[in-house]
Amino acid sequence: MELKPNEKLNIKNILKDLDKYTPKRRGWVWRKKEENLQMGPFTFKDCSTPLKNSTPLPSAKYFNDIDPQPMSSITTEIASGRFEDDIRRMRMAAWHGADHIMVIRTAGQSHFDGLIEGTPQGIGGIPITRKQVRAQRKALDYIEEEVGRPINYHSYISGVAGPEIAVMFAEEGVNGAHQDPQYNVLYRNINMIRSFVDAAEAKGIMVWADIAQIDGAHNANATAREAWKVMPELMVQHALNSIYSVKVGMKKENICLSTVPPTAPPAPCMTLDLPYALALRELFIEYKMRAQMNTKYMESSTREATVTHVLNLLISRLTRAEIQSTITPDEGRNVPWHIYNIEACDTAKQALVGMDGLMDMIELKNEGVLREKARELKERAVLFMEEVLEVGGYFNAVEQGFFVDSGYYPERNGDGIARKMDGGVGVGTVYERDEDYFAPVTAHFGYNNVEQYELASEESPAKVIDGTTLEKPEKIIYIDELDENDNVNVRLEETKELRESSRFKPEVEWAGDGYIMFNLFLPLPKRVAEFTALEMAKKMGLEDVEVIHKEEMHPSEGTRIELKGRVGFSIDTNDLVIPPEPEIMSDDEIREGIEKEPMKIVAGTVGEDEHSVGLREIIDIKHGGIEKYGIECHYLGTSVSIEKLVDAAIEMNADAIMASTIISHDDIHYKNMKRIHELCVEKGIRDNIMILAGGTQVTPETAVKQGVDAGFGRGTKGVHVATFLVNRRKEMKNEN
Ligand code: Z97
Repeated sequence: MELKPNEKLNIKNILKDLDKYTPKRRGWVWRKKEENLQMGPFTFKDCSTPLKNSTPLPSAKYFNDIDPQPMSSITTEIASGRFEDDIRRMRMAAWHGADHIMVIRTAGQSHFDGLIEGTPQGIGGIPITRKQVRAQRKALDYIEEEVGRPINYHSYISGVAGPEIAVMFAEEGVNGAHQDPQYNVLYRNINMIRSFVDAAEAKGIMVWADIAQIDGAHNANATAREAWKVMPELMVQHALNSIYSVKVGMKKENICLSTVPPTAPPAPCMTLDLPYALALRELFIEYKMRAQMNTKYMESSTREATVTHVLNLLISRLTRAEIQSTITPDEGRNVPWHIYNIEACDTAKQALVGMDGLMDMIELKNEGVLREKARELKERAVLFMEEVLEVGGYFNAVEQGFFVDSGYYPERNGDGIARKMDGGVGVGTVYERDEDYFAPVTAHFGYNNVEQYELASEESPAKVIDGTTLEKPEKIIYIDELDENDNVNVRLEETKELRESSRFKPEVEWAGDGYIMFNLFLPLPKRVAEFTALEMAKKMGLEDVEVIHKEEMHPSEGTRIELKGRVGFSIDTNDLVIPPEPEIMSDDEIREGIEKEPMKIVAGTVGEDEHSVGLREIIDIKHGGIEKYGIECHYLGTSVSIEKLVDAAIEMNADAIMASTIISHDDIHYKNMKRIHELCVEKGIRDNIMILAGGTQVTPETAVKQGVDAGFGRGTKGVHVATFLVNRRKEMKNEN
């Protein structure tokens, strides 16, 4: 199956024979650097191989639609809870530059004590069922072909089922995963001994499958009362998980530290975030950085969230980030929507490419406040770690509430998350291996007594059972959905009309959800504005209306409101009459046409009409008028008589007459057009001159009926007129 850019991804094809599908590849893939990449008129220093198919930034249309891709892998988190709809979003995200797709959940996966089967959307974005993972990896296998870049698929290995999840991920070709036993301990109250034993096993499997790892330190930042106070602790958490992973056998280039700039505006975030970012990268020079934006203080303003994101991206540029995560800027108010995933990818791409080459021109000062602060942070972190050792190690430190304390170390406020060594989920479930312990598995941690089977050290213990599911995918037992009501086939049937016919509804996350969002400004104080807006939305016929953002413009002068609500109707696109798209030549093509053969026009507002702005906008270089293409323009002014306009055209040997009229009383605008045409015929120049007529009340078809070559109404831009001039001149040559 090959994806075609102009065809929707067919979910049914993805689901077909899914029980037999095996992933195309395993392992994490980094982007490839292109030295001095030349694209359009620009050279890029820190960019990677461009995509085969992609959606460039909107303004790239002025530069032949170039779409430079930064070096950092770009992450987007997609999890609406309906994997069939998430797959479409993944495709859009890949086209906008994401090559790391993370599937998160809205309910804790860690609370499941085993693998679950099926695709239960009732539990939010849970992706850990084999069917979801396989369907999404399969879709990404096609999507990466389409965009021409490997896409890393990612989810979480946590909870007491961590090792089982790791095996399933290895089987299904998952490329990246969060794995950090401290996360289990601190945030999910899973017994610490169990968590660390499980982590060793899970990491061992990740090593086999070459899965890149992201740790969980950023959760302290998100949980702490004052996010920046935990900076020393974050480094300790990173250190513990990193070295533990190395000891299990993970290669350092697969170990990514999950870092978040600790604070956000209105704090002076650079003075706090930059020394921290620097200290972290200096301490962990051998490891990869996965930078995520600060969401701790995220409210419902997408504008504010986007600026925070960009400031965070500056930190990434000033230091480094091999993976640049994005969070959707609407997370403060919605479960993420399609468009915001895409916007966040674009924000990261735009900002990183915009700051391309920055570090070739500037450097961080080697002395002064930045280095002093970075050093101080490192000292605090080292002292923290020393104290962990002094109290007898990590487990004791956790018992004593060392972590996620609101004090700035060495200060401690006694409000950290304390867990008991002999408490938590799964306590007492760790057993010592027997002397003759042997597990016939492919990837494993620790003692496995392989000698008793006379296996060479490089041989897999799985050999004794002729390979496990990792070597022999046909041994995987694929269980399809068991719930008759909560399954993808039922959901697809429910939305069949919207997926397979010409009927459409707007959507934000699921096919046919019918949500729309709109903005209002109301000249009212906040609270009144909110309720007025809700009433207005009801009058518009929307259902499930909610105010998702309100922002004061002034206490009494007005409020900005953003609302969402559902529409009940759908539209059949077959019933629409869509006029053909007006032809627009590129600026270069027009310029080339004019360069080859110069063009001259005379223009004026005709009759008793003093309106000048419209025509001036069409001519004037400042606003994209036709002058900019090198067309010689003679503007005769307003209230120009038709005779004067035609005579001037003859005198100057012009290629075209451009007449404008705003006044339309008694159809005077059309009458004027007719007279221009007739006068040109009378004077014997009609076959050699183009007549263009414009104005806000002009309908192109009616204008042409008056005898002119073209009419231009509201919304016309210089490029439309110039395109017409160049094309029509060519036609006339052929006619003559
Ligand atoms: C991120 N934006 O990208 P549960 N293990 C670790 C984690 O950090 C997490 C889980 C497991 C964030 C989104 C937050 N982190 C996710 C180290 C979650 C998830 O299924 O919620 O219990 O575990 O990191």
